[in-house]
Amino acid sequence: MSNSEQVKHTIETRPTKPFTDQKPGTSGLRKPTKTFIENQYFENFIQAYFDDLNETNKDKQATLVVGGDGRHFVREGTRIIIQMAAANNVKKLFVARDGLMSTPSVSCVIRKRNTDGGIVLTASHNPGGIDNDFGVKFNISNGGPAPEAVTNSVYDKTRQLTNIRLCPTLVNIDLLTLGKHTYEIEGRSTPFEIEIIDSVDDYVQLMKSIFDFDKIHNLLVGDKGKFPIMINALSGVMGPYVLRIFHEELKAKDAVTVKNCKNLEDFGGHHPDPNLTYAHELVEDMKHGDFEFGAAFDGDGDRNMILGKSGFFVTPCDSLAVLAANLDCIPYFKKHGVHGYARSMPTSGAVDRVAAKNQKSLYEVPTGWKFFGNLMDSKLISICGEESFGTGSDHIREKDGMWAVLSWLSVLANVDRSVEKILHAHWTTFGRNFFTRYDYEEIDGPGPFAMLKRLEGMCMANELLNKTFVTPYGNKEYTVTLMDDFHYTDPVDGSYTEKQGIRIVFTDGSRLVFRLSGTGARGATVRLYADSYENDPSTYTKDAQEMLRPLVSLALEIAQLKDFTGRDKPTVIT
Ligand code: G16
Repeated sequence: MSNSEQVKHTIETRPTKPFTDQKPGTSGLRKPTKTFIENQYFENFIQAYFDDLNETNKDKQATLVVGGDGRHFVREGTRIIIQMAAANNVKKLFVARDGLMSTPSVSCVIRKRNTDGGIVLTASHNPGGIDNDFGVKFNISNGGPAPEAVTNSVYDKTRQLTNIRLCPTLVNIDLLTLGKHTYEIEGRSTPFEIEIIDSVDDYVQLMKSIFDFDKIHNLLVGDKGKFPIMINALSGVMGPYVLRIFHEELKAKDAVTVKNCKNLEDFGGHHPDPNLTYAHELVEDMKHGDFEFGAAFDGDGDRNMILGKSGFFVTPCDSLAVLAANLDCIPYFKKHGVHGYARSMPTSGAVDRVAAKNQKSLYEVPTGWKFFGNLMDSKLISICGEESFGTGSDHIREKDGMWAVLSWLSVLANVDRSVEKILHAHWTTFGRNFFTRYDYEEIDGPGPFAMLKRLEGMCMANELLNKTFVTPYGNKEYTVTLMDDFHYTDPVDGSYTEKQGIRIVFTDGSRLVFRLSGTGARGATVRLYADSYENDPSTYTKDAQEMLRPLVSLALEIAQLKDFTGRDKPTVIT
């Protein structure tokens, strides 16, 4: 449908007061939904973004993509952005039908349609609903999350804002019908355009250009018999993508059982974080042994969790390493070649071993997908991942849950039909990095900050260097070879980022990392990461928690975690 109106819409300027707390975290600004809704909080943040965009674009009219994960306030937020974009010199908006577009899809659409960037309305894996969280993320023209230079500049503007501009008469745009609309705006020499698009189409096309769909179809329902799998979308944005790809494109309805594929504004009460705690429904479903493979996604579809038969858990660190070792199963990499690999600092060193064997470069960046963008743009890396259930490649500039699942199915179709056997073969070749993460979520008060401050002080004083500890649990000895506060200089543009987590490395290569989450919307969340390498095959089948208990007990002692946080156990263990 194409529609062009002759009426002129007027721009209204509304006074506002600046907020001091709109600094984006690891991935955008996340706050309680009510905070965004009240006092023009949302409008202020969007105005600051448009001001920044117009300043950096030198008033060249931008074309942008807008989408969200369907949580409470996404549709209202989309309507507000439309009104504000018209009044802030935006040339054209590609808007997701019904406001729904996964984060990887936003990245795909930005790249495919050559836009100047996009706005993603999501708090990702944080729970949604009026009493939970909302979020806003800005992406740049390469399709990736805005780097800190951009988010800091937007933040500066949020603190000086005096008014917001919008076209209130553009409030009732039909978000459900695909089509193009053009509007005349008073005071603008060019019209304002909107195109309502089906983001699933663009995304599916991209997936079909990367993977061999016939081969995956053949794995699922081919001549070797059915390969039953379970996909759980946790009531996030991925439902339509799952149904379209598995049931329509792969024609594998018989083999693919889906759950929670209807998007709900509160995610049906789910915490849409695909880990062993919050996606326990999938874990339970897998335990019965009826499915060979299981996967879950987060609210906005960029995270993934992979399970094998009977709930065999693939850590995100191992998932990255296994995919890196098997990229030749995927047509995209045969065609484009494989540059280096990258991981975030807390992610285990499993992929480092694949890099060493395959003679590829390995980059270690701070937590946050935004740090991979330059490396991909410069063709330094092809694949990257994070322990926080993110895996992706240079096909877009976001982590991509569906891509990870289709990659795994490609490996299963080519290498072995058992996830567990693939992992055992991988460990036999490379050894095993045992990894765990403890999360202490939503802690009130100054304790977590004081804990980190103390650890920073210990780094500066080099207090632990060469010190040998005997672990409180298990009586193991560890000697410290490095303790630092991780910092990073981007090899492409030289940008410098500091205070990205306390790292303690021991002589046997084991590592402990402490950092505060940058995605929580309430209190502080402490993350403790433990990574330990073993190359004794008799250990490979051992339980990771059991293997890492001594190292974790040492971490708790060094950080005095209980004293500072008042917590004697984590809320989530991965
Ligand atoms: C975001 C970022 C990821 C990061 C994760 C965890 O994920 O995109 O790069 O690893 O947060 O961050 P933190 O440990 O600071 O909470 P998502 O899926 O929430 O957008």
